[in-house]
Amino acid sequence: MRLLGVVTYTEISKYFYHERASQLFKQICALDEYYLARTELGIMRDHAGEMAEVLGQQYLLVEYGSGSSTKMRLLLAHLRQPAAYVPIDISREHLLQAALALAAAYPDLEVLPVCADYTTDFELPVPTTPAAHRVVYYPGPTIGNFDREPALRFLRRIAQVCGPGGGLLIGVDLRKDPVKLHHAYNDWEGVTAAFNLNLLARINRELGADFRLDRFRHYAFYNPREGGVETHLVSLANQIVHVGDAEFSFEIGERIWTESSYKYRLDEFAHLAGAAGFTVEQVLTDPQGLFSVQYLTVM
Ligand code: AVJ
Repeated sequence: MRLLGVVTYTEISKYFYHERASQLFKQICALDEYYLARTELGIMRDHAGEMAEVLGQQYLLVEYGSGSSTKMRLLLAHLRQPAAYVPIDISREHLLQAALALAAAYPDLEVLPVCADYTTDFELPVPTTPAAHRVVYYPGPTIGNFDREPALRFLRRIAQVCGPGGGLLIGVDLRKDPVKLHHAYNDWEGVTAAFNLNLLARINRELGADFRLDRFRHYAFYNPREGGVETHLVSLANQIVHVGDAEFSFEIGERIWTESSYKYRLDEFAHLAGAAGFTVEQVLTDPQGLFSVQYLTVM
């Protein structure tokens, strides 16, 4: 892997989410094979009451990567009086749109949007009503996109944001039949492939590169030793690609590793959470045990 040899997928994968990519990701979420989004929503819907119970009241609710706040609306319908809601998103436009809509739907709720990359340091706004504790909401299977060490470091950071008495409500995708995983990341219609290849289109557009998209192929597989799905782009030819003034050569079969999506066993995730300073307070899953939404409290 010569191209982007110094750039690892943990750094690359956040560049997926941009205009066309966001549309493609929406399409992925609607696919039969992509059980994740649907299953998580089902858990939220079936267990929102229990979640509300465990979160308590008068807390500052901070959402990492709030996007259009769809899941938050599901939660808010059941929550007992959060002091304020702080949606954090890197896309200013989406953030403000969603925050305005939410504030209109919940006139009693103080909405304090923060435009930031939540993996870096950012400052939390102070709500008008003092909060008893903080709750961070990190939905989706996104923690699975971090390698083990970065995941640990990131969770430790969240534990600090939560502070004493605080907690983290987080989505965690679980280990399952590798065939099911394979189909989830290699859908029949090729939407996931288009999503992956779109990264090259974006590099072409924004970095002045000349990737030929027909000379790379989407390649995703479950790695049983690592317990995760690895997503790659494989060079279909010996070729040279220019990115600005730089030149990169690929041999046929060489790959760009664009993303990893780790899946956890419950005990494995509890161990990781423990190492980051959390205790697992509540685990909610769907009837098939495909996905989990967990509430972790700061030890
Ligand atoms: C949005 C990053 C959680 O890892 O499952 C979907 C992205 N990649 N299909 C995931 C994705 C290929 C997705 N995340």
